[in-house]
Amino acid sequence: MRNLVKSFGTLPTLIALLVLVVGCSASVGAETLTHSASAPYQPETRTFTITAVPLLVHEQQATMDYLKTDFAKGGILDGKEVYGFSPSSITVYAGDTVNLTLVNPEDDAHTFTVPDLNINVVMKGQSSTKTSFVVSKPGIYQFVCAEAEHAPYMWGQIVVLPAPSAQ
Ligand SMILES: [Cu+2]
Repeated sequence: MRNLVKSFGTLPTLIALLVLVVGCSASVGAETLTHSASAPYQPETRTFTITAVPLLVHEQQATMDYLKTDFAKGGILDGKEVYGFSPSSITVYAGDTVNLTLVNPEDDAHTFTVPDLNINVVMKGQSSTKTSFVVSKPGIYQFVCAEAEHAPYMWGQIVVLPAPSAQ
């Protein structure tokens, strides 16, 4: 002991060393505990209502004169109508179950089509349709209405984030 004290110096130095060693092992222990306590992400069910809304459609020519030029032959909306999905973007984590209610208050039919997920749901006029799916791979998935009249205006995206990792 005498030699040990000699090599490390005074007793207060020894005590300080001891406190340092104990302190380090305690914080390592706490870190280990925190890490083992966090669980991997548990996928959730996320529910959304998406509504087809008219933005610039034939019927509005009665109240907005200038649309007559747009919808006329050769006009920029010739053969087209502008509808939107509201909301047009939804965000989930990979592995989540997506529950959708697709509302179409108009008399024109639409579709909710996600080509990359092989999803194609018909939205009949004045109807409400439910659909459900799981997206396991992170990415940005575009959805569109497949009615030619409504392209390229009627679209949106499902943003699938990587599942949060355990911290
Ligand atoms: Cu449509």
